[in-house]
Amino acid sequence: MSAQRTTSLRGRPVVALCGGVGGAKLALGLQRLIGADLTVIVNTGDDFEHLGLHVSPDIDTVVYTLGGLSDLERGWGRAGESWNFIEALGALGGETWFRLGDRDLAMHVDRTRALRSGISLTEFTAATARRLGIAADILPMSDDRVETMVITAEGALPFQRYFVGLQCAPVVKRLEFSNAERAAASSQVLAALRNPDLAAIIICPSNPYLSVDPILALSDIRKALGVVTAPIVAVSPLIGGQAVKGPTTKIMAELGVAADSASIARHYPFIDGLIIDEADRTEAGKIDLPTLITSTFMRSLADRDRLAADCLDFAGSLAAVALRRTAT
Ligand code: FO1
Repeated sequence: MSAQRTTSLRGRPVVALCGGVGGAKLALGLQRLIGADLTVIVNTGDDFEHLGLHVSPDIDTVVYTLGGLSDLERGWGRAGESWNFIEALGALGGETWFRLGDRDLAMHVDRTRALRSGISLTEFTAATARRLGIAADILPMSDDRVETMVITAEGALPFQRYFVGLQCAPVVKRLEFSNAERAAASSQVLAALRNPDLAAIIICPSNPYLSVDPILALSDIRKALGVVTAPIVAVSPLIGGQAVKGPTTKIMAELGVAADSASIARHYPFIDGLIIDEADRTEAGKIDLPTLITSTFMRSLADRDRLAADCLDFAGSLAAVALRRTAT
């Protein structure tokens, strides 16, 4: 771990905005570096009611990853999973397109019970994270329902129907986040973003359209980001013009956006700096922002630690830039 590199931000809070698999990898690196100083604000636009249960896929991916329970190969769900429940359900003729593992099922059952008894998603997530010994604060972006709807050439699709059911095949025309105008960011999310001691905000290399935009669709969060004096740094999810996993570049093409780092920079007009991969080095000149070129591919734990340290170092170097942004 390269802990000695981030002395200027040591002991100060850092916020990460995060979706599922790719984002959670960086969140783990950040947690290993700064532990309880990290707050992860997680997309809940993917949440849905399935088989009578409240499923929060991105929260669970972050909880399992930071708790050391995740299946590294699959990216989602728990390691050492068994599938007796879903197979038995299939034998009864039930729905099996969205696979709930036996261990994972415990999370959905317990969360559904908690929500029905009046406990908020924020409270449930915090209690679960505490029980699993997770150092960072993991915060759902909101306790109100916000639903990502994928508007495709084949009609409007709820997120998981598009993502898992149809394997992202339909052509995307636009994304909608239902109820986002009315939904409130939780008080915990706003407190984290408004903390006067905040050292940095890191936008993880999650899908900008499917995973980060639902968070930015909440007006409280957009307003908080607009006035924050801490540096805001995004990590591009593209490496050599491709996403490591998932439909990011397919969606960019369908929306008529070039799959390059400059498009990612334009997508986040409020950031102070962008981190891009070495494979995209030649694109740095086209980005009208401070840019850090480093290896953003996270195969090993050491890769996660190194990128996390790069994020904090880079953010630290942009403190004056961020102050100038808020002064203008
Ligand atoms: N992804 C799949 O590709 N297939 C599944 O059957 C599936 C089940 C599933 C169950 C619980 C959970 O928390 C996540 C699950 N995911 C599955 C992942 C999830 O759909 C996506 O990775 C995220 O929503 C996108 O970040």
